[in-house]
Amino acid sequence: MPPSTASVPPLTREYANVHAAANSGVGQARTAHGSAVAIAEIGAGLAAAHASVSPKFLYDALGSRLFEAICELPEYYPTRTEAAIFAEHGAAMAHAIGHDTTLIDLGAGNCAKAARLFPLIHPAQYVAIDISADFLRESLERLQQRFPHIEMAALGLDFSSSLALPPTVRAEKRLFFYPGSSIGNFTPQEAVDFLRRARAQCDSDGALLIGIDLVKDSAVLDAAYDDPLGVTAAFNLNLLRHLNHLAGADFDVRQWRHRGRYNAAESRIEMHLEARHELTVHWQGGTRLFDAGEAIHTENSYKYRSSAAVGLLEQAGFQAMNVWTDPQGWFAVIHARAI
Ligand code: AVI
Repeated sequence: MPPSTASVPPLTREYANVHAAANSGVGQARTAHGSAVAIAEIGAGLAAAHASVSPKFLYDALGSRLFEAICELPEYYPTRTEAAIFAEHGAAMAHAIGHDTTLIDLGAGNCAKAARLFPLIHPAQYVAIDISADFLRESLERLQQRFPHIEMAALGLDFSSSLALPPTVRAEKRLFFYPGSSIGNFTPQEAVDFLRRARAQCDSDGALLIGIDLVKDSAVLDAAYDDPLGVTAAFNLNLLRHLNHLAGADFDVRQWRHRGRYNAAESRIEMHLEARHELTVHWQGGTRLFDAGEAIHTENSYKYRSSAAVGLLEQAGFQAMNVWTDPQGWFAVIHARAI
């Protein structure tokens, strides 16, 4: 991620929450468009020498739906590969995790991934965290009916910047759950910082269960982030419409093209939006001439070797890892203890 986006990492694997983040302006001055803070952030990114926009702006209502569609694509392997690992190794994971944990779901969204764990690990308490607590409450009400014996709580929290948990969250056997490889949307340093904050919230009986996407053949990666149906292209291009709405910009989507390609040297997918020809963009408080082919960097998605993923967790203070992968070694689910 270029410097201007590095300090504003995307939060989560689920989308409604990021959408809420991008649109939230709680306590902020609002203009006819987005919050003044959002406009300033967008303007600074667009005006930078290498233009960039935080990936959190990918997730307006339509962007969230498009991400759901991406997860259904045959080329987008992470979702189904991770699900297959959970299905195959659920019993071993349950054995490592044990019963009566305090399951803390980071970016819970509709809570579906955590709910699949309930019959395996029988948590004592389930804490669903997302930016939008309202969205969570609906999901939790349904879940509480299915699992009446599990104490449940919804927490509206931007956990990317702070992970201070209220005293109502049990301190015993905390298990932070962070699936979907959303960790890949942070830079490695941001990822370590984020994981350290989770580690700091654990006693010695605490742990983390995380999904991490692994390095693989670049053709597989390229197809996953530039699919033939153009769903990922629509997801990326939709960001421009969102910027029009948030920052009063005048992007014409037809004048831009999606690029999603693996950068092997950086071990990351980079998504860019490239100007099809020379053009000028205006937004509230700024304007810029883009040359033909000049691009806006919109997202990174880091891919790790298994050993590097373990190293990341160790740097954050976790130990004693169990690593489960799929037969092709494309994705890893790791259980790491705070000890
Ligand atoms: C949310 N995140 C883990 C996705 C990823 O794979 O990095 C976002 C995404 N971007 C393009 N396709 C999917």
